Amino acid sequence: MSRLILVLGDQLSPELSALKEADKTSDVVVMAEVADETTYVPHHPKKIALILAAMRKFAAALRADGWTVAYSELDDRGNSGSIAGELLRRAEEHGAREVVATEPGEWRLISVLEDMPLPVRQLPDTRFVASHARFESWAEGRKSLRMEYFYREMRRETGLLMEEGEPAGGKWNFDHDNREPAPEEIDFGGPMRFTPDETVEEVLELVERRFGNGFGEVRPFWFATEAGQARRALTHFVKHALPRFGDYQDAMLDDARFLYHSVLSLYINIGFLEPLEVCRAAEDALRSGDAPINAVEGFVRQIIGWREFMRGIYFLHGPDYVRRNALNHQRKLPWFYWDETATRMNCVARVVEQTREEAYAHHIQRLMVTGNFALLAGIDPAEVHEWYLSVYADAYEWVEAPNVIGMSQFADGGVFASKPYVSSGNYIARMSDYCDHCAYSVKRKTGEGACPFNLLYWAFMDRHRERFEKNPRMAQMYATWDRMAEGRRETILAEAGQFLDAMSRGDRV
Ligand code: FAD
Ligand code: DLZ
Ligand code: SF4
Repeated sequence: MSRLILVLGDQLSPELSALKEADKTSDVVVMAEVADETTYVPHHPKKIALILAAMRKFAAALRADGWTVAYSELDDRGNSGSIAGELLRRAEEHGAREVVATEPGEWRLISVLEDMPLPVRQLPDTRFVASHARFESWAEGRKSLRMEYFYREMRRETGLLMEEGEPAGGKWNFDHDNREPAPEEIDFGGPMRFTPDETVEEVLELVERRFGNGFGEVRPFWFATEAGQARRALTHFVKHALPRFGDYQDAMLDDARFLYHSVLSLYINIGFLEPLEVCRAAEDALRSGDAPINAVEGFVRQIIGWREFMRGIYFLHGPDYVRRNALNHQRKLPWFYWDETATRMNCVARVVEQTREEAYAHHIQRLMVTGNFALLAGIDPAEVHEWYLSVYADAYEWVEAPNVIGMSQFADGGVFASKPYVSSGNYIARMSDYCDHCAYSVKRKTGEGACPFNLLYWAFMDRHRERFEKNPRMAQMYATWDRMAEGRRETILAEAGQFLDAMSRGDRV
């Protein structure tokens, strides 16, 4: 009796636990392009194209390797439109009585599989360094969960950047060296780009037809759509960008969308690249003297530190995590998150424009521009969450939700962040060139043309005083606020209120 082996669109690894468990001679691999997955949020068309093209090529590679694959294309007649529906259809077709799956990266799909009228065995997803049990045992009994301590354990366990039990370079974290503002010139031309082949072209036409009217440009499409290409993109990054990755990790530039970032998350997350393989490639560059320790340590920390930690938080806190709203923020997401021409704030407009065209923004753009603005403006975190899950090609709930609900919006009340990531326009002015071309003046704190981030920053601090004033990391800012003349404080709060009212009316702010 054959079994069905489910492979989802972000599980495209030959080493996937479900495939490892399967018998090539008798089991049937099920892969399905389905309406439910392509529409549960209004995904960016580049994200849909990446996943469908990558799925089709992965299925072809499995077949070439001798597997039987039951593959449903989105436009197939008889496509039931859901993962559960396709599994049932294939079970009937092949007389299968059991499904073997690798645990999906979203609670939503986990419960779909749990509720199937067919036994489904969900195996652990072994494409991560830390299992759920490992993270739980680390987290147990700790008053606060700090990524840095978890990261050190991951360094010890993987042996990455370790020399005789001690951290390479004599310290665990070189972040202190990684806060350089935007450089004058960038000598990296960006991530490796791939010309669409026939399969990709077919998918692009399908996506244009079915999803062409939403937010996001499908062309030019340049993502890798198979593991071999992703590996070349990794080599390209290590050689040309990694050496300066650390220095400019927090910088932002109007005409250099990728700076020295890797743009590898989308490939790691769908299974083309293993996290440890990526880290080892970076470590090799350190050993051969091609990249400095601050760059390599910073990069490795993002992957075995932040990436693993975020997944741990998502699974530790359960399905309700995405609905948390500790700061009780209720305002609707402004329209300009979907249309950059609807705002005069250059930083926000440039990040939204880049997101629309590339389905990509780097970490500081996500955190300190669109994330920071949403938090300062008091936007409902559920709406912010849905926006991030939709617009980035690397977005799956297990990684997106803790970054948005936890790190960016402080909506979990500080499960792992010791303070909210808020800043006035000064931070953006220091780290980018956005303010040079803005209708607002970052130097103006109040009055005509004052930067909205400056106004909203103080309004946020004032609004949440009770919660944050005892936080030692924020005390200094409350002291500054209190030293201002009362009239000035009133002006700031009144102007912030006027700005938010105008924004919510739909004015072009
Ligand atoms: P690089 O800067 O080159 O970093 C290297 C790798 O480190 C990345 O490829 C990624 O795998 C990993 N990484 C770095 N930071 C994080 C982090 N905070 N959490 C998890 N992994 C990290 N990342 C996603 O993969 N999917 C998301 O949906 C996502 N949503 C985010 C939303 C917000 C509000 C914020 C602040 C961050 C989000 N991140 C998300 C984390 C981070 O911004 C992206 O991983 C990174 O920008 C991807 O670009 P890159 O590959 O060029 O990264
Ligand atoms: C994101 C996505 C999209 C757009 N389409 C599909 C699809 O058609 N078929 C599929 O198997 N997976 C798709 N995915 C990825 C799933 O949504 C993803 O596996 C879950 O969100 C869990 O991470
Ligand atoms: Fe953004 Fe303010 Fe700078 Fe304009 S002045 S780009 S709104 S930080």
